[in-house]
Amino acid sequence: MATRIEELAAVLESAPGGVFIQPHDVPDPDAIASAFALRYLLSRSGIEARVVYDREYDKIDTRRMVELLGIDLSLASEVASLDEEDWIVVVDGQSGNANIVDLGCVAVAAIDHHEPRSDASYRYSDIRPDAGSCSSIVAEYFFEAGEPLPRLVATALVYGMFVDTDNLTRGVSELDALMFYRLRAFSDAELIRRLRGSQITLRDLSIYADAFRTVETYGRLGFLRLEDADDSLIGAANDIVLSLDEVDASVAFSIRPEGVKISARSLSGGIRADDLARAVVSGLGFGGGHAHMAGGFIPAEALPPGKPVAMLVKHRAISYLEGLGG
Ligand SMILES: [Mn+2]
Repeated sequence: MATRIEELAAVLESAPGGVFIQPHDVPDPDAIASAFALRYLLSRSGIEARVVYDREYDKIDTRRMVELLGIDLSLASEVASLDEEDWIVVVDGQSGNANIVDLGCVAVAAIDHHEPRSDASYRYSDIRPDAGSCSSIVAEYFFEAGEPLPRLVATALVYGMFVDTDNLTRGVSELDALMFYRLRAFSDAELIRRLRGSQITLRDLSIYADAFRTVETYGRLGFLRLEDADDSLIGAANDIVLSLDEVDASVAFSIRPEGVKISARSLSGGIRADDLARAVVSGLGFGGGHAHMAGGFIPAEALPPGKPVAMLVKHRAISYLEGLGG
């Protein structure tokens, strides 16, 4: 029986143009590690691919990861050769999601750990919503194929897994635990420690300092408002709100010129973060994610006039929670 990487490579061999790997927009360490590892593995199967993404990532650990591990990826807007003949493998996301820009190529494959979309059609897909990280899925491809893991690839995968599972404490599946166990021997613990030590910058800290003054709670639900901040900073700040003893679920939001970005988190079995995010953006924008972590966006033009954004977000989140009863 063919291994998964052989199946994917067999599909990609008939690409009429180039092959690109696309992590989700504003890629995070899990998305970047998955793309980096898959690119290496495909090259071992004779398929040369480039990694392209949209919307620059600002979070400092992600930048350090790319620098320290020597990861090659390009902003799609800077890749002149992308055209409709080219084939794309989407990683850590799926075509049609709000955070996967349509690059005008053909998305032939997807490897992801989010809920499968019903409108999907791929020549190759491996979508496992149970997995805590996409890195774990890609790591398994190496072991299944008996392919040795280069140190930097293994290190990227471990770090990607750590970020998505909050250091193996959030949404961890058997696959994640097993892959961590198997990757550990190949990875560089010193590099991972350095990345763990570069989580925020002084500038981020001052944004956080202002934002944390806005924290409010309603029962065990926490709210945080950040000034114009990038997606990863909002998520990381929201994780801090969730770490409060008094909070079991939290919503962070940032009002930007183009719209309102929302992050939702939950530690409570009774509250799904993805449902909470969807309830906040319902009828106005897009949202989705996992049971424990999710996100959403409301475009500026969809915001109802005369309703202050902060009140709209809080009202919708509270109504959703009250609707759950309990
Ligand atoms: Mn992920």
